[in-house]
Amino acid sequence: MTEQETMAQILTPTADPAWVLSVDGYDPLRESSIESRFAISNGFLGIRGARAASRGARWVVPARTYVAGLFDVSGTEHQTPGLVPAADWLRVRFLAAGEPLLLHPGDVSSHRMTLDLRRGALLSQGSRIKAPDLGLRAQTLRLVSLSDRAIGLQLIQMEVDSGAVDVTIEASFEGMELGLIHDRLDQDVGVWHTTQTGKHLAMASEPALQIDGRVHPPSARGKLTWSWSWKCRPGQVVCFQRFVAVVRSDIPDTDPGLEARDKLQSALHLGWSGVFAAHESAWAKRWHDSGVEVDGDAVAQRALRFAIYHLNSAANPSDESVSIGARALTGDDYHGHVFWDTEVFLLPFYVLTWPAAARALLMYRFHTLPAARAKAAGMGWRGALYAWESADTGAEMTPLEVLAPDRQVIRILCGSQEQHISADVAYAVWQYWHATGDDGFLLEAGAEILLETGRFWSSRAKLEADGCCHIRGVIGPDEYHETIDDNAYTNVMARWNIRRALDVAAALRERWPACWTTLSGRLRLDEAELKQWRNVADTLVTGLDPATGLFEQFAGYFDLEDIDLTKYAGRTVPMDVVLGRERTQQSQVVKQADVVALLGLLPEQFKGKAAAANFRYYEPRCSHGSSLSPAMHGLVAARLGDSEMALRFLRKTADIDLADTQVATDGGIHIAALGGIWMLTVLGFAGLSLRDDGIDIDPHLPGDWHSLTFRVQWRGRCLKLRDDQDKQIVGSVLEAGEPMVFSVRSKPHELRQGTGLQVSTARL
Ligand code: IFM
Repeated sequence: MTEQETMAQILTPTADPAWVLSVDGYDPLRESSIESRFAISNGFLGIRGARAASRGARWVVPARTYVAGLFDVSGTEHQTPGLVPAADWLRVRFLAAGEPLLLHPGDVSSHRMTLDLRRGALLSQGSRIKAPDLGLRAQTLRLVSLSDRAIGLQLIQMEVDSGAVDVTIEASFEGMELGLIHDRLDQDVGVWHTTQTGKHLAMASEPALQIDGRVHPPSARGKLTWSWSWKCRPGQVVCFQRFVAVVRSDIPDTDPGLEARDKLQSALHLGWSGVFAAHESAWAKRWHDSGVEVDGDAVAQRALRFAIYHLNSAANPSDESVSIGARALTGDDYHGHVFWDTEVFLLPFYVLTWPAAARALLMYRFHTLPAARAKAAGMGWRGALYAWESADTGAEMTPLEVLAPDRQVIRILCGSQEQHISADVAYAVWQYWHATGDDGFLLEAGAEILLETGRFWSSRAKLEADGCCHIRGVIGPDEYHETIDDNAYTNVMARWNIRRALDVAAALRERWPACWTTLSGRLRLDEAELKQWRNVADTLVTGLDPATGLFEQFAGYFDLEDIDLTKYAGRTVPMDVVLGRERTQQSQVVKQADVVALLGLLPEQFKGKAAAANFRYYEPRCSHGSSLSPAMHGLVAARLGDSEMALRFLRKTADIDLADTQVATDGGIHIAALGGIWMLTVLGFAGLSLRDDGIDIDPHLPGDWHSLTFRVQWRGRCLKLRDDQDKQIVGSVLEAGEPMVFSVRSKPHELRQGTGLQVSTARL
């Protein structure tokens, strides 16, 4: 294949419409939500999908570039550390006969931007640009490499249709001082530092221009600026390419410039086609391992592709010092902070399709354990209380107040009261260990997290006169109700956390006694304390009414005003805005899955008909004021067999970003909701659950779905699973690894490599 043919292939998006997201034209009102949706990322770099052409005074590419872990306190405006944007390395200005090409809508006859989900690239095609003396067609591509996360690539190809004028292309970096202070700016590299957090960032770049296949050297170059001038003529093919190499260093007084230059040289050595090929094959591997195929529902298929694209874009298995913020690297809502979203809504995807990424995310929690210990100690408790909002150090980052839309100042209590985060982290640690059998992780990090979070709950719960332990003054997942006592979600998760901590203590003592001696010695953990933990777990109230099987969401919840939410069906604003904060707090209106989230995470805590009873009680009272909520409800509905209701929740979740239904996508995509789509599908519709000796499937596909196919990894094995609803058969193939148990609706079968298994799901 010639170089030009390779370029043409690279610049052509995947043809299958199920693999792409496209938008035509330019609508300033929708632009910022499009930028979030069309963002590209590799877990280290994230670039918003701003247009390659804008209506502004110049041909600009105002694309925000985020670097994972690059937190700083910016200015005096707000003191909350947040992600600071790096320089925009994609800027290009085009001048024809000395005049900048303005690109008014009338000058661009078509403009289509396409996010190629399969190849992880943002493209634009078919732009026909007309200037007074010039007509040309342009195609662009940008990517951040999934194969070498430091590398970004930009390609612009232009074909001149008409005109013979002097043209100039200027390439530069813009916004270089947006949040960072430069240490040095050379022609090919810039090095910056954050103002307060002692981090450094280097960006090295080398653009090049080819005209009709021949390299055209820059006419001028300065500090990270280049320009090329020539006389164009009809039929000319102009190809602009630019690499960037980005390196972050967290070590004060270092200069990562050299490393960035080295990385750039390696990329230049590979060339754009080599970089693209490595990136494409890294994406192919991710899609092989994590793709989910739905036959019979194009809307769900599209939602899953979009979700899995962003999930694969968000993680970086090579960096244990960062985690995934609530908007991943696609926008700056919540300042890039990390919430329970990661452990509860994202980890299941990574654990089962990309264990190395899951491990790195959990190691971030291990590295931030000292801050969690400090938070607990500062509030008078023992063990580890993780930050509700966490950045790079793990210290609590939740702002103390925010401005409501009506300009009222609202105090935020989540940073001190939303403590279930510690149990959520412990939950994810246990799930990871259980699913992967990664004992090395348990010994290095997981056990300590489990023990320290278990210790936190054992000191947090207080024995009271009724002979029971209580946890007072918290906020559960339902953030409409603050300073509540005995939140069922918090208490049951806390009890579960303490019991798993006891289990891990027992496992260590039995299987790795030397480790236990060292760790228990370092943590000063003795038998008397473990006994106290057991007592707390055994006497902690949970709000369960044995007569009805209902968990009361928190003490006194059932006495609150019961509001019929069906009467507010057409509302366009959240229920706490409709009712006002005070009335909402005095009502049973729930912001998001709370007892239902408990049912999603620990279904075994709901015996017999209790699962359905709790779901039936809480589902109608939930107003879905958080993007996390519908997917969790869908997961539970699917497990309970109501697959049509679950499908409605899937569609509602998908619309959050694809249709911007919450008018909140401007600040980034809702990565937890996207993780929820995968959970709903694999853990809900396919009904996948982990056993001690393998995996169980209990499928409940929606009526129109002919089949559902996906892969998961379990303890070093790779399985391909297919639920064929039409044939009422679940098929499984063990593609790699030792024999294991694969059970369908609790009936175990032995699965061996090479011999696929077909199990009937027909109900008698
Ligand atoms: O973690 C969530 C929380 O549950 C509800 N508000 C938004 C946070 C970030 O997604």
